Amino acid sequence: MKVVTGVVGNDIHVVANRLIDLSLQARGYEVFNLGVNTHLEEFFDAAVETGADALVISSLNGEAEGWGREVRLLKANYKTLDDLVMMIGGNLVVGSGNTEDIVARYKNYGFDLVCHQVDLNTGLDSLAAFLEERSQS
Ligand code: B12
Repeated sequence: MKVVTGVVGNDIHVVANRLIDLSLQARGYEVFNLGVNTHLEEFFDAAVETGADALVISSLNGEAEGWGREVRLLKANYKTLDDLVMMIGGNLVVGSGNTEDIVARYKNYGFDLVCHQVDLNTGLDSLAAFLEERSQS
């Protein structure tokens, strides 16, 4: 399975990104890491170029809240990405908020898996379960 990962927006927090890259590799995924300060179009372009199965996006400074609103609109420009699994995690708001509301908001933006302040291994377990379930349907 191929995964494109990176940190969305003008967000320089790199530590989680490195851990995600290593953890995905340890789980057997082929990883294309775009690093920090990555814009949505760059994620989608990379998904097309690599034929990725999933996008695993991080936001640590919370600005994904702004970028997230453009996901459906931008993704609609890419005809081959209908089956791309969209996952996001980290700190998904600036400040604090109710997790249920945050998850619902990001699902509405078009994400399949939303991990607000969820630890990495739990999040990656849910990605594996989601991909497994989908391959059987
Ligand atoms: C180190 C740090 C910095 C360093 C970053 C150095 C670097 N190049 O990485 C410096 C000092 C530069 C910095 C700058 C800023 N920071 Co800072 N920073 C931190 C700090 C202390 C630690 C982050 C870290 O590396 N943690 C270690 C990693 C391993 O943990 P993690 O990032 O939480 O990631 C874990 C999980 O979130 C999860 N995860 C992450 N992504 C994903 C994705 C998926 C899919 C899944 C499943 C899980 C997952 O997995 C990781 C491992 O479990 C945090 C506070 C904290 N204690 O967390 C603030 C923090 C992230 N920073 C914050 C802020 C606001 C900023 C600044 C905007 C401050 C400023 N006013 O300038 C700037 C950002 C500028 C920018 N353009 O982005 C806030 C964000 C607040 C918010 N979202 O509301 C925090 C939370 C501090 C705070 N409490 O206010 N920061």
